[in-house]
Amino acid sequence: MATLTAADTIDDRPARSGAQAVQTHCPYCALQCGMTLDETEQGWRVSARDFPTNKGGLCRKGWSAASLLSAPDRLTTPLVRDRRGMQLRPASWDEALDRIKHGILAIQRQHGDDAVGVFGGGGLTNEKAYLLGKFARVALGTANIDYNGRFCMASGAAGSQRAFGVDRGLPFPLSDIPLAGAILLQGGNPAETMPPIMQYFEAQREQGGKLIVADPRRTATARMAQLHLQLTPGTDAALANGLLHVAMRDRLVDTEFVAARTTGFAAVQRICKSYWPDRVERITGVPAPLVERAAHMLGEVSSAMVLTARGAEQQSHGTDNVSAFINLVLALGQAGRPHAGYGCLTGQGNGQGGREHGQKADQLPGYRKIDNPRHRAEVASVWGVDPDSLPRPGLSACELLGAMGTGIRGLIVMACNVLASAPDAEQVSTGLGRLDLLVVADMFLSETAQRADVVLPITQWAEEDGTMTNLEGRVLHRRRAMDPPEGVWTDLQVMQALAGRLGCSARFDTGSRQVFAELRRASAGGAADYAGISYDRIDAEDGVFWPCPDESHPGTPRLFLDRFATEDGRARFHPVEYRGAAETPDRDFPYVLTTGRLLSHYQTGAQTRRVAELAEAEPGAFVELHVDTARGLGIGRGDMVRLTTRRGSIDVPARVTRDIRMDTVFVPFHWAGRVSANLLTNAALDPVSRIPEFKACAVHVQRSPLRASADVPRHGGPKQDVA
Ligand SMILES: Nc1nc2c(c(=O)[nH]1)N[C@H]1C(S)=C(S)[C@@H](COP(=O)(O)OP(=O)(O)OC[C@H]3O[C@@H](n4cnc5c(=O)[nH]c(N)nc54)[C@H](O)[C@@H]3O)O[C@H]1N2
Ligand SMILES: Nc1nc2c(c(=O)[nH]1)N[C@H]1C(S)=C(S)[C@@H](COP(=O)(O)OP(=O)(O)OC[C@H]3O[C@@H](n4cnc5c(=O)[nH]c(N)nc54)[C@H](O)[C@@H]3O)O[C@H]1N2
Ligand code: SF4
Ligand SMILES: [Mo]
Repeated sequence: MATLTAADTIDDRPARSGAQAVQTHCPYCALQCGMTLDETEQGWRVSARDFPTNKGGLCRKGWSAASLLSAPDRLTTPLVRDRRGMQLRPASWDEALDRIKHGILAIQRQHGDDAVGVFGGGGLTNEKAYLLGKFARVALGTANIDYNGRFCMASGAAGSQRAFGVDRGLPFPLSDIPLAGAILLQGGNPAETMPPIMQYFEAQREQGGKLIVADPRRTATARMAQLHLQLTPGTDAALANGLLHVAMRDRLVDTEFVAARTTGFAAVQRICKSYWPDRVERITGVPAPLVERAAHMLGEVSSAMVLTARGAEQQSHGTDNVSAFINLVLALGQAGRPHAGYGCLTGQGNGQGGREHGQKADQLPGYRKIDNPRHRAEVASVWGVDPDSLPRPGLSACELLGAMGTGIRGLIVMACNVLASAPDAEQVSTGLGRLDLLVVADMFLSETAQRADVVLPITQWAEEDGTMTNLEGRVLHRRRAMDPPEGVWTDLQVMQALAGRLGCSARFDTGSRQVFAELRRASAGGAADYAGISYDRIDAEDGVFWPCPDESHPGTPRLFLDRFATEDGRARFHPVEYRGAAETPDRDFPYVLTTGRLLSHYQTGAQTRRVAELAEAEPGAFVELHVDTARGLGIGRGDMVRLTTRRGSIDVPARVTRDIRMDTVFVPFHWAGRVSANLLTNAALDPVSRIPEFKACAVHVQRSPLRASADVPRHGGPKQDVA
């Protein structure tokens, strides 16, 4: 076992011979742009591929992705820490895996099986996400597995589930966007977060379509829109109810559709009656005439779409926000028909597939429910275990992190940098310190890995085969282009080796095709049915849309055309009252802090801060604030600013602009350590989706006593502590 390398056990043949180029997909976001990798004298090179999603476009992260493959600080050997306070040191795979085994067994003997938690990620392939869910339930026997999708599109998913009975980010292909007469983009900035997707919005505009963007900042995306609704963070539900109020008042409601295909409109009508535009203006800051104009733009076209992204979703009322916008879509008769409907722009590379196959605390493969006896029996029979042996629903991501040191004594993290990405980072740091065992599988020594007892070096995207499901529900093939460096294993190999060491007799394959074959069986008959999807079909058809129950089924690019996935086939309205953020400004913390993304970095920057070109483009954290706000506080361009919330404080340079609301400041979350945006954020959770409130909390803003660059590390994060 100890001498095994990834190349030995991967059954999938590299898709190239000699120096032939390999057609694959980008390692980062949910657009999963098609790219070609080929080897040149200078190393691996990316070129854009004409795939149906990106149509030859890539963003700068995609273009520069190949440099990660030769990053000098790539992990190539397991690391072990002998005792707390000591440094990590290189170890053999045998030693590292034995250490994990003994740690797990000791914890479970003393505290029970559920005391070991598993934290997954939306960057994992379908095969890995599926096997991780099985590993947790069958090999560890723990209920406590969840993943970073809880930080991400969980509210969009919960809102869709509640209204339509199933959640697929976009229930239609991207190619429907250009044909929509009007689109409302609520809290998304795809011009920076998915640049090639802008082709579709541009095509829509060329055909006379209208775009409305609701964002507290005048972003690159907002600048493209005919109408920008510059709302205060956290007030999305009030805006949605106001739009529906106007639609009702001005007879824009499609009463025939409401009667034929929905239930529950009366309760929504009662609530929305009191959201007259003046009141909505007072809550959101959006002028009443703009609320009226937006309602008419959406209500007067034959096909309209509402798309939400993290701006509207990462709130303690994120699910209600989504429901309020779905109510609007349903009332206008714009769901379940071509070129129209509600969609959530999923974020991570496999954010969609990652949430379908069982790494979520309450789910089993194929979007099955872990508390449903029939679903348990179906999956148990594929896994060859007794249904009663499957754990019950476990803790959701933030709750799992909150239980570190109490209910959770050991944690295995696969594909997430929790120390940088979870809210209220100081609490997370304290919790990590209280664990008896922290295991991190990653290709880099992320900030979380730096705190681990055991670090396992993992293959990168181009070194392994697998499938990803993009934001449209299209299942794609990410092909292997090269052999991994010696000493590095795939996540699948790690799970197999650990399951074996823990004495688990269930099957844990290491070939992605074998695991996919098992996933197909485990998902068969579920809402996210992959039974008819194969690697060969994906290759031949540019991806296959789920559900696809058998091999003769064409796949399902558009859902809901005939019926919704609810029991009676009707979409459900859900009444929503505006409740606001968990924390709103007061005398001590007078501004609203919101956080988000920049074009040049991906997530916590664990990958993109290692790409020279991207690190140069955006070298460090900053705060964006309005020029008048800055002036009033005596802050000039480039001055250091101290931001303080009830949870922590950071010092970062100012970026002064006219493009943000005067009551709001924005900090990107791509940096860790002393400049981490998440030292400030509030871990208040949505009661349904359990998403934390990344997008709105109260903050105090002042000029910092520190001088720019001299006193403050530009990149943040402790130095690596490898021996
Ligand atoms: N460059 C880049 N691209 C990425 C990623 C990345 O890290 N970097 N990550 C990927 C992932 S995982 C995700 S989830 C997506 C996210 O993609 P987006 O949702 O587009 O990204 P964000 O920047 O988080 O948030 C979008 C916008 O919400 C606005 N906003 C803030 N508060 C509110 C509010 O209360 N209401 C409303 N309506 N808007 C608000 C912000 O000003 C911001 O412009 O991007 C994916 N693509
Ligand atoms: N303040 C604030 N915080 C946020 C957000 C926000 O808008 N504001 N957004 C949230 C959102 S939407 C998201 S999705 C999260 C993202 O949060 P994270 O998931 O923590 O972000 P990443 O930087 O993508 O971290 C992924 C880690 O997994 C590693 N990795 C990548 N692929 C693999 C693999 O196949 N196997 C293994 N073992 N490791 C792998 C990478 O090297 C990296 O270290 O952040 C959330 N946090
Ligand atoms: S938009 Fe997303 S998938 Fe496409 S190149 Fe950029 S990061 Fe990669
Ligand atoms: Mo995300």
